[in-house]
Amino acid sequence: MRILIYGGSFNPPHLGHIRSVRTAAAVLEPERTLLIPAALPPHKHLAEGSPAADRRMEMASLAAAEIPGCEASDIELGREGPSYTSDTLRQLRERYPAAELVFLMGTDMLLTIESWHEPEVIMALASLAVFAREQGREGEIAAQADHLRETYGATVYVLAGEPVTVSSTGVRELLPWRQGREYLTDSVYGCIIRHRLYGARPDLGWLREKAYACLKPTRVAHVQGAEAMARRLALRWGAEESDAAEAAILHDCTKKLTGEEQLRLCEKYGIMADKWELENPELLHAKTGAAFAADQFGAPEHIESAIRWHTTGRPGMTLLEQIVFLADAIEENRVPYPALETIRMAAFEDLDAATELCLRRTVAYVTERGLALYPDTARTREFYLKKLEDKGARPIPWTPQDQ
Ligand code: DGI
Ligand code: FE
Ligand code: FE
Repeated sequence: MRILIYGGSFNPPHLGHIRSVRTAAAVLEPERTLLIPAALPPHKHLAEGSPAADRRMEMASLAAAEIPGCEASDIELGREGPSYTSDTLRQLRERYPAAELVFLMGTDMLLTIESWHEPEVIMALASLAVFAREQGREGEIAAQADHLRETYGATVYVLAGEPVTVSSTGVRELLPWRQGREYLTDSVYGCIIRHRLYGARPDLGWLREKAYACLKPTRVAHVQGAEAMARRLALRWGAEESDAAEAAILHDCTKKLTGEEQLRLCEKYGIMADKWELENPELLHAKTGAAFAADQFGAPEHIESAIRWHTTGRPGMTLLEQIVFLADAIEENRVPYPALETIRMAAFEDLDAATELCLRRTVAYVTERGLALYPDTARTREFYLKKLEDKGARPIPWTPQDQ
C-alpha cells in the first residue's frame, strides 16, 4: 500500500495544492492521500493574523473532500511543540507499518531538506516526490534528486507536472480586496468568508450568487435594485460603495422564511422577539437577516447593523444604515407608492429629509390600513423630524392626501 503525504501550512489550502495532489496521485496511484497541516513549521513562521490550528484543519478537510481518497490529518496539530516531519513520519510508520510513505514536497523543500531536523530519518522512512518543472528549476531539482539518492539512499520521484503558480501568501493578499476566490475551492472560500479569515471581504459576484439563492425568485430584482441604489447613494454621500453593495445584497436574506421559521432562527441566534414582532413576524427578517448574514457570510458589525435596521430605521443611524434603509425603500424596481418619486429625489438632496418623509409615509400607510405602528418606526421618524428642526431645515411638504 502506498500513502501520499502532503504537508504544509495550508494557510489557506488553494487550488494549487489540490492540483499538485491530483497530479501526483495520477502518477503514483496511492491508496490514500493525507493532507497534514503543520502546527508550527520549523522553517516558516505563520503569517500574522493566521487562523487558529483547528480552523486550518477545517479548511484542509474541506480541500481534501475535493480529492478522491484524500483526507486531512491532525497528526501534527495534535502534537506539542514544533512539528518535525521526521516525527510525523515515525508516527505514520507505526500506524502503517507496511505502507510505502511518499512525501510530496515543493521545490524549496527538496532543495533545503538537508537542513531539516533528522533528514536521514525522513529519507529512510519515506520516499520523496517533487514536481520537475516547478518554478522552472528543473536542473537544480534533478541534481538535488541525484545527490539525495547517492548520499542518503533516498527514493525520489521527480514528477513531470505543471508548475504550481498559486501561493497562499498571494491569495491572502488578495482576500481583503474582495479577490482571490478563483484560487480556492468554493468550500474553502466559503469558510474564509464565513469567519472573515485573513481580513477577507467577499467577492460580490460570489455573494450575490449565495444571497440570491436564499431569496424567492421574484425578490431578486428588488435586491438588485437595492444594490444599485445603495451604490449610487454611497457615491453621492461618501460611504464605502462596496460595503453599501454588500449590505444591500444581504439585506433581505431571511425575508422568504415563514413566521415559524423566523422564530426558529431567533432561538438559534438568541434573538429576543418583542410583542410587536411576535404579532408581525414579517418585521423579524431585519433582525434574523442580520444574524444570518453574520453567521453565514461573516458580515462585520457595520454591515450587520445596516441589515438590522433596514426596515424601521433607528434614531441616529450611521451613514451606511441610512443608505441601506433608503435604498430598500426607493430602489428602481419598487412597486410605486405615494411619495416614492419625492423621496427618491430627496435622497440625493438631504438624506435626513428623505428618511423623515419615508417614515412619515410608512406611518400614514400603517394608520390607513389599521396596522400596528411599530415603535421603532415611530421613534426613528420623531428623531429625524427633530434633527431637521435642529438644523433649521423644513420637512418635505407631503401629506397622505398627496399622491
Ligand atoms: O423587506 P422589504 O419588503 O424589501 O422591505 P422592508 O424590510 O422595509 O419591510 C417592509 C415591510 O415592513 C412593509 O410591508 C412595511 C413594514 N413596516 C415597516 N414599518 C412598519 C411596518 N409594518 C407595520 N405594521 N408597522 C410599522 O411600523
Ligand atoms: Fe426587508
Ligand atoms: Fe428589501
